[in-house]
Amino acid sequence: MTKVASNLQIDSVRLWDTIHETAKFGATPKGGVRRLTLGPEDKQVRDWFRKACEATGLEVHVDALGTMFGLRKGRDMSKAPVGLGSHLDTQPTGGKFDGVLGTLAALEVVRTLNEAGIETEAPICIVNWTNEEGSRFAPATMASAAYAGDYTTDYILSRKDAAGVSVGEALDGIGYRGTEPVAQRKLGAFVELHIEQGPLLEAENKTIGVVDRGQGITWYDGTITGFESHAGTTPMPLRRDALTALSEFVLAVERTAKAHGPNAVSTVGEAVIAAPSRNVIPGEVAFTVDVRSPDTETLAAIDKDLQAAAVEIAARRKVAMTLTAIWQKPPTIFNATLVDAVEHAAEAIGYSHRRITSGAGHDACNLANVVPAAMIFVPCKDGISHNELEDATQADCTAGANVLMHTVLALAGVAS
Ligand code: HGY
Ligand code: MN
Ligand code: MN
Repeated sequence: MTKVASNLQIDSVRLWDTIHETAKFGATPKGGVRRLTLGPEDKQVRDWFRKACEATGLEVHVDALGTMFGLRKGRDMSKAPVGLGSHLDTQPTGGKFDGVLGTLAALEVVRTLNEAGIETEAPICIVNWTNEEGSRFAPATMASAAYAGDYTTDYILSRKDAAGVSVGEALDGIGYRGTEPVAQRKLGAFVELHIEQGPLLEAENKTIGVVDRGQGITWYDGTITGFESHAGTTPMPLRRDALTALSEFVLAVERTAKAHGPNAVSTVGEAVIAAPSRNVIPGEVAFTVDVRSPDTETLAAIDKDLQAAAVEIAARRKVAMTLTAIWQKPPTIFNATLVDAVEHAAEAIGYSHRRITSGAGHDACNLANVVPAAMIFVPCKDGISHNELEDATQADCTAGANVLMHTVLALAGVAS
């Protein structure tokens, strides 16, 4: 096998232009991107991605959950491909880089290898995972979770959005329900480049985050049922107000995370009154809770505290409350050999770097359960993400893509 000089670099301008070209699919007036999974804007970017892959000589395959694979042949096709990629769906008030950087950097790596005339020993496969964000359909990272065997394909196809549309219907609606069974396409390894979505790399002036762990995540769906009644005639002591009960619970969610800190965070990101009206006491609310910690024990302790708080508030306020865990992702430990390969690539090219735990969930966190996986972070401005202000520099995106390329070359081997 030949060695590739560590000064082989991706085309920085082309990567930057590609990121900004795809940002037009779902562009928002504030400079962000709203590209909810399996919606019209997601179809636009998927069609764009398919064409770009084919123009780069990749064989495009789509599985039963719409995940897109772009295969680049290697000298020894008996070897499992090295996977690299991320996701192209965004949050409702998302940015240009979350998921997009990792997916388009993977495409840029292929473009660079083609131009350099480099053939790898093992094939490589770039991936656009369906619905990483979990905003329209829960749970998040559902396609890679199904690939890792956490869910059946049918269960994921049955998941519905707030309008009652299922994943299966939405896939058919944009023409991306593939015929390939989920997880039929075996990967030998998976590496994901992503913005950090937090402040550490920028604060420490480090270019590369060598991700060795990922936080555990628990998602809950909750309901509170009180009693709708007249806002003017119902005395305060007689009310069974679902929204005031939820308000207490939201503060209990915050208090519990702080009590289990500093390695715990929790968020109530959605709250819906069933039949809102300014002069009706809310009788029914639905809400969601997102809890994260790098420690399994902390996640379990928070679960116990939240369930106890729900029981206490419901009894005292005479409402009925449900709090159901719909997604429990244990903390991730990435493959030590691959983590070392990322660190070695950053070192060889000369980028400053540090080991880091991912606060966000990612597709690589699911892949890590079935194949050796690792992640590469680059800084984002002020650590902001899941916000239209999300921003990153061309230099850092380029650095991340270079580390991705050299890590993948080390894993796949270079035939010529
Ligand atoms: O929620 C997450 O951690 C991911 O950014 N979707
Ligand atoms: Mn992401
Ligand atoms: Mn995200």
